[in-house]
Amino acid sequence: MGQGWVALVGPELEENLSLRSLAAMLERAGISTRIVRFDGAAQFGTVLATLTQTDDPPFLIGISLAFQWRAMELLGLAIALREAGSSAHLTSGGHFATFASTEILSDFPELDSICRQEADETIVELATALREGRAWQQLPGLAVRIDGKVVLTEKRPSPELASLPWPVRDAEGMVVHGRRLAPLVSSRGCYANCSFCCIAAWHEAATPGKRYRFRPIDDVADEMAHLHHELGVGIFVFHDDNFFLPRERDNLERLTALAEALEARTLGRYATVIKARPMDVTPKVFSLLTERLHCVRAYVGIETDTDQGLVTLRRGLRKGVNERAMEVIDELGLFVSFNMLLFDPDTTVASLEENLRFLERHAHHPFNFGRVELYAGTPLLGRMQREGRASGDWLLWNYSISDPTIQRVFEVTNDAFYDRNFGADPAAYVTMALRGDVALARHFSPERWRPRWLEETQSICRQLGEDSVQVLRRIIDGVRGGRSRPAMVAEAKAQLAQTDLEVRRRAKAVADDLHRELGVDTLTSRDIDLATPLQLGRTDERAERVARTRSVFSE
Ligand code: B12
Ligand code: SF4
Repeated sequence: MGQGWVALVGPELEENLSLRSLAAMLERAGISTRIVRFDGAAQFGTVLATLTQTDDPPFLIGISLAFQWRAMELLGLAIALREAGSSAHLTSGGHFATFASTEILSDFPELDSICRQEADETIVELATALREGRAWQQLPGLAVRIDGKVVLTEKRPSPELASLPWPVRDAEGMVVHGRRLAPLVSSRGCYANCSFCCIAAWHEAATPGKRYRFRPIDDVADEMAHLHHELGVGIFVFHDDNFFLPRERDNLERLTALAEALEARTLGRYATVIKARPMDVTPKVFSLLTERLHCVRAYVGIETDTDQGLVTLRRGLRKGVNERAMEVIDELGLFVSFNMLLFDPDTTVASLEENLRFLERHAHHPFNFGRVELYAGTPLLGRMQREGRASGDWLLWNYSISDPTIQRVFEVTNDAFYDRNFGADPAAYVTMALRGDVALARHFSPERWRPRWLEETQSICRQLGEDSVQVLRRIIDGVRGGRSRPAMVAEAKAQLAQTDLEVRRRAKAVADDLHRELGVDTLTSRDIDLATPLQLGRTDERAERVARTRSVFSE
């Protein structure tokens, strides 16, 4: 690779836009780059060998630390690289790395630096300095170790989005329903400031007062047209933190401009997937989205539907807004999915029950639920630390819910629901995948689409969702009645496993029908092993499909 190359290591559940954006910048500067995929522990050995067992090792290795929960594995890679004799400069970046840069550099001497915040320009300057043998310790945007102490160099303002090259793409990509899918972003940042999210703090730290920035419409449309015409992309998944502006009028203006720009570029049949806050979901904006931008799926950040939860999570919206958003979605027949943060530090029995009633009302949509976690850089972590309630350390924080009854309910729920909500092939993802299959079938093959697919899918979602609500209510009653945790977990698991099995059987039947009628590979695994619904009998191919399905329709 001539003057050496840069390795960018991280998850590629789908094309990783963080690494691919950095690769595009490096390539524009004439620096060869390779993305080294590292989705999980199983790939550890291969990744290590790629980076060390070669006559031409990289001179700079960038390790992605966007996801806090993967930190141990990725920091473990840094240790293994040094043990294997790698003398490359090891840097890291992403949300977690930025917020925990002092702790990481203090505890992991294997790393030389951290590129803080948006690293598009920092990585190029770092690679150039290293390649030319110049000093790099003073470059803006870094965390470095000087005389054993961690020092943050001068801040680097966020880059102008219009000036950035498009993320690097491969000739081949992820194919869904026979069409290539590509993630992209049309903005960075979000106008909200939820307590459990690090996005507002991230952008405030880099560019105070400017929490979100948009790319010019023509730049977005040009990238989409390029992806469509040159690489055959038919499904565009927008990974913007929030695809919308705070005011409806501005959204209508921006989305109309995008629709016109795309119409002028004559894209063939295509679909879009977006993320929204409930207040963004208005009849006018979403009609425009579905009719002119061919939106097939919206992830709507519901999170909670109680006054208590809205305050704790600092959602910045009133009770009632979620309900109105769901009405608009139902009116349009759009595929929506959402995650509820049923457990937060202040959850009470009353607020949990209120959220269960919301879930019950909307159980015909696929949903998942869990506890809010304490991620680095979030206001919620700050609050829990101030209150002396965050336990653990910077790698993984934990806490107890203030209401002891709810803490016990959470503990039982966590054990009982793990397989259904987060396991190896969770039923909660089966319903999301199936709903995705039906939405894509309706959009791309309207002439062969059967209304029975949607009716059956909504009924399957309802079966799973109502079952979750029922089991949660039984757990609340059990905890209040003083029942033992193992007994409650065992009983709950038995019911959940039975329903999961029925849900899988019904989902498989719809997926088979769809496959027969349309001849496409469905997102829903049709090789579901009904006899052993959980991990047993899994193949690599299936694990891969599950991981990919999650990435498309989980967030
Ligand atoms: C796309 C995305 C996903 C995709 C991942 C696709 C993939 N990589 O394969 C999917 C949908 C699968 C996903 C899932 C999850 N996600 Co997510 N996801 C995002 C999202 C919305 C966009 C990421 C992106 O592409 N941005 C566009 C690029 C250009 O920007 P960027 O990532 O900020 O990258 C810049 C800098 O951060 C930095 N940088 C980033 N990486 C690196 C690496 C190096 C070496 C360097 C030098 C610099 C650097 O430079 C880049 C260019 O400026 C981010 C939010 C966000 N704004 O980034 C959340 C985000 C990363 N996800 C988050 C979370 C919590 C999750 C889940 C745990 C959610 C869940 N409960 O299931 C899962 C975990 C997934 C997994 N299995 O690991 C959190 C992470 C918080 C944390 N500290 O851990 C974020 C920040 C969202 C949030 N609001 O809090 N996610
Ligand atoms: S709306 Fe989403 S991206 Fe924006 S602050 Fe809240 S959780 Fe973060």
